[in-house]
Amino acid sequence: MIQVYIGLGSNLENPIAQLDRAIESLKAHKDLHQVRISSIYGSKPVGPQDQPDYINAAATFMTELSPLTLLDLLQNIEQAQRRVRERHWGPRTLDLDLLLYGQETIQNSRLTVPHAFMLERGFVMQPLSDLAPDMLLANGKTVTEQLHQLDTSDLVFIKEE
Ligand code: ROI
Repeated sequence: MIQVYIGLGSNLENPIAQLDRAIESLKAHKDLHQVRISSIYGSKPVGPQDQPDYINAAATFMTELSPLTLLDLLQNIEQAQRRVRERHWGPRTLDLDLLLYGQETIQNSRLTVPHAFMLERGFVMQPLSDLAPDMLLANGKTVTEQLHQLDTSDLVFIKEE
């Protein structure tokens, strides 16, 4: 079994409900075990600013699925919620990003793990620190240490899952 961390984000069509629904799908899936969810946060968009604020969270679970099978599963959940994604770095109904797959580094046409931008993004590191504050990252820092180097002034706590 591998421990996986994913990021969840939405900024269209009732984002909190989008995340709640995605969380239900993760918890109900037979191949994902011991699913845990961070608190849910509001955040300002990174990238183009002319889009609604985001709702973000993180999840962790244990699985025996391969990275690409897991990616298919996450993309199926996105599609089931009719993911709209009009432009690169534009608004979306549901984004499920594979952040960490055990200790593995993965680099292929569909997947880069660890996620390329996770260390710089407060909307990823804050929920990750809810789940695993003391986990060591590839740069030798803990999640909490990394988080403290970021500007998180745009994050607002919304609710505990
Ligand atoms: N910005 C925020 N705050 N949250 C996201 O989930 C998010 N996702 C994205 C981009 C467009 C980079 N910006 C984001 O994909």
